[in-house]
Amino acid sequence: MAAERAHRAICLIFLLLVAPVAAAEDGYDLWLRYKPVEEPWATRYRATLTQLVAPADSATLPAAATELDRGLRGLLGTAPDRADRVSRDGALVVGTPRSLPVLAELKLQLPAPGSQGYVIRSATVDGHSVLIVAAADDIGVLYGAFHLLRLMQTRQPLERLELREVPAIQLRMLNHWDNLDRSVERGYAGQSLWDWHKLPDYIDPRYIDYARANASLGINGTVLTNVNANAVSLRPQYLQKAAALAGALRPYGIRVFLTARFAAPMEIGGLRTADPADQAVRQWWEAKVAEIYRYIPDFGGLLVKANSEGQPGPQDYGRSHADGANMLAAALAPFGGVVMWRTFVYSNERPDDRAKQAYNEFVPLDGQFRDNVLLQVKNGAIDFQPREPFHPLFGAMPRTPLMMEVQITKEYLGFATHLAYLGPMYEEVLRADTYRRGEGSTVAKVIDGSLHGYRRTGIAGVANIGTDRNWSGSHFDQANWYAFGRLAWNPALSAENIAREWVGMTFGNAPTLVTRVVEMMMKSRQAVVDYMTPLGLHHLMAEGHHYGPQPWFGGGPRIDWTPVYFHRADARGIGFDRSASGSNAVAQYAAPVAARFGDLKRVPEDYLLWFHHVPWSYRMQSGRTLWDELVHRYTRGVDVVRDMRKEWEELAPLVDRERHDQVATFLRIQEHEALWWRDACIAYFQSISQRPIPPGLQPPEHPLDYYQALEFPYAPGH
Ligand code: GCW
Repeated sequence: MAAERAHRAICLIFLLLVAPVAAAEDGYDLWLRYKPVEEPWATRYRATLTQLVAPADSATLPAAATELDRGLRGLLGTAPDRADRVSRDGALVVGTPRSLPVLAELKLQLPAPGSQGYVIRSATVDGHSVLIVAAADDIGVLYGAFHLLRLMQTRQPLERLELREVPAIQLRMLNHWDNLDRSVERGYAGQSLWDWHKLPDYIDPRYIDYARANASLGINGTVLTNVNANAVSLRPQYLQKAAALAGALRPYGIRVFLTARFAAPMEIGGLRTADPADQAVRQWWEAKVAEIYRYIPDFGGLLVKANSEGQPGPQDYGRSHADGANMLAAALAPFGGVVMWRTFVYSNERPDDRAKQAYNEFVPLDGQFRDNVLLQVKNGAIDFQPREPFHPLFGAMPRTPLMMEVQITKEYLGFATHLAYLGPMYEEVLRADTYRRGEGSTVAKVIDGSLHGYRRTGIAGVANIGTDRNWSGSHFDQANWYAFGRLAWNPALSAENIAREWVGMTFGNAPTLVTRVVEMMMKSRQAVVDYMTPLGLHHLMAEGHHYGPQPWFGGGPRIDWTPVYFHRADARGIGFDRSASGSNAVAQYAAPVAARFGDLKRVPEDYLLWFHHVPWSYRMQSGRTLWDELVHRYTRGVDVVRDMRKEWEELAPLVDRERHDQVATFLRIQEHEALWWRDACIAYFQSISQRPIPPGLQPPEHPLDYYQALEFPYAPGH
């Protein structure tokens, strides 16, 4: 009895000692928290991990060994003894056949060198049962080490493992829209991580943690600079800084890329033109690229936004996008670098539907690009809206590798405060069927290269990372970085399983916690769609900073930046007619898709107003009129946020105070802003439809002019 009491007292003291530490979780550790594993898992894992045999004779293998050491120490209290060779049952053997000859003897059938894949499997070495993490290349070993840690972080068994992983996509990229003054375009998580002023001398330890987090997902490339590019980043002074970053990231398998400002030969090169047909211009780029490779021998390549939203480009000289891309590609080819050329182009001067312009511009160029060019296509044809149908370019350029670009940052989904898990949005576009080669021609198959046999493949996420202590501006926004990375590795994963993993690693594995948080996450993005842009509406956000609703806005420098251009509400109805009777954007899709989207009766209601101008009195599947349905959807969105708030409150005992409080506060902001979106949009659309609020639903809290008078001159992220 006495012993038991003493034991309990000690436990209590221990709890009191650790409690304040446990409470002070600020999110810095992301999903790599490595908190102690509870029983019975801890005992089980210890039996499988008695010894660590992990040679560290390259730059990357030590990163793997260090991560395992750190992870196991955190998860199990102590790390297994390090040894040169297996001498016990339960050894963990980590390496390449080159670094560990015993792995060569095992005939493991490793994924091919260069594939970045790995195996994790149980085996017998010298009569001992062991667990092996092995790959042909060092980087695969690091990825495998993170995978093993994830298994433990999510309480998966380690016995009798037989895992083989190969990434489906080659270039798994983050795009930072970071400026040299450390501001971040559409960034809501503080300043840019890159401390250009102190580079190259000072390597902020955060760069290493950034690299670890990315490597844990398999992200293998980062574009350091904004696509709205600054030629100064190509000056030697800045190349030296980029080289220092490249050096810090290299052991984690992350290659550095830069954005190229098309007018750089003029702006920093002293030339009078940037015409890609001009010999001096071509030579300037050749020399510049050679110079970059002197600083960064494994430089990845250049990302380019040209002739888009005021950026210079080849069309300034009457040349095509292919002419521009090929000039840069020629300069990069000798070094193995690539050009990622964005297709996000549209012109105000052209009277055509903005949604059609990228397709019209690029499809005729199919087959004209050098083989180290990839075209980078946004998930939808407009601009990262809460919901867009897949971009019609996917599947339409069989001879040009298309990579996909999604936003991880939530420019149009509530900035940092709204809880919107984007996994379902990414999944939706990856699984969308282009029908370009019959049924099953999904966007995932386009970008993983399997549909058209692309030799190069890629996917990019516009990063949501900044100097905020929690990296992403909110705890839940970390999940979007995580989900992007996991889907980039394997586009067939389910958003829900990814959420489950992430919650386990980030908040804890208590079954109620995981189930309930995953439920919240899974409905969160649809909620945003509902309270911002239901039924296929799009681009209703405020002008410029994009914070909040402004569906009434019709002025400004260009019509295709205004909500009225996109929603087209009038006394008769609402929506953009992109069917054959309108802009006929539907014709850019394969016939079965075009037939479905183009037919008012068959188009999924989620895309209804994207493709059709529909009378207010139109009967929806619910039996309601379109107007009533619209008000219902707006209301439903707000209701879901209210539910999320309540659910999160109930989870308080299962989440550390600090993170719980912040999420709770952000949910309060979200509820307030969701209501603002709903009420402002309903007040405005009602002024056009002249229809009553359906019975039982609340009218907007304020009259329309109240919402119209709101101003936010310093809203972030511009
Ligand atoms: O979504 C829009 C953003 C711009 C961005 C542009 C783009 C980098 O509002 O800030 O510019 O897209 O993707 O080029």
